[in-house]
Amino acid sequence: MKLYLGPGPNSDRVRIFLAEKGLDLPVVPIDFGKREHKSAEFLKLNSLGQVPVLQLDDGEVITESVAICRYVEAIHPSPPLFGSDAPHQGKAEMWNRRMEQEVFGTIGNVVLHTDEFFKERHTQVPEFAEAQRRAIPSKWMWLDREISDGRPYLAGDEFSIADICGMVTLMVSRFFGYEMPAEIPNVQRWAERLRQRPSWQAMTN
Ligand SMILES: N[C@@H](CCC(=O)N[C@@H](CS)C(=O)NCC(=O)O)C(=O)O
Repeated sequence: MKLYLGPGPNSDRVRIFLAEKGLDLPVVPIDFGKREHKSAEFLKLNSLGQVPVLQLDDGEVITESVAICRYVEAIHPSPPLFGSDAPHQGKAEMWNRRMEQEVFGTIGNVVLHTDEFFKERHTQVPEFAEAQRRAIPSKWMWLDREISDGRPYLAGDEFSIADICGMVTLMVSRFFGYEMPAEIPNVQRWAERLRQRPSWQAMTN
């Protein structure tokens, strides 16, 4: 197995997932500066020219960070990170999508529509970026209300892929300097819990 990773939250999602599983896969680092992700050789692996990419021993390729995590979960089920039983699996999926679409996606849209790096790949619309930037605090406040029931993790009592999406969201938010609202105590407590995990420490060291 070979894992092609580069900078950015989607590779980080897989890195954190593997750290939580206690796994170490052979990694091929992809240098964005040298545009290795757009080389003819790499485009044969992923026509979108994006990381992460997992290549299996038989040559089959899996792209999409969550799909890679799902594959790893299937071959290394312990500890379960997509839920330990049907109700937990439903909740983990629900919260992974909510985190991705509501919070990560809103922040990501600002980056996609403002950052120099994405200029070539996207038609950047500054008005949309600004509207999304203004929406960020309300997304965090929505999350704060949702987890005000005191649950330790997004999907309930089990740490899951949804929290890993939360971790990369927090990292991107900090990296680009997007402020979080002051009054979100439940999110702050949850974020602090995530920061204490060895997988977070491993990412930020
Ligand atoms: N939906 C994909 C998104 C992958 C993605 O956008 N990767 C970024 C890095 S975080 C990338 O390779 N960007 C380079 C580019 O799009 O040119 C996933 O979840 O893996």
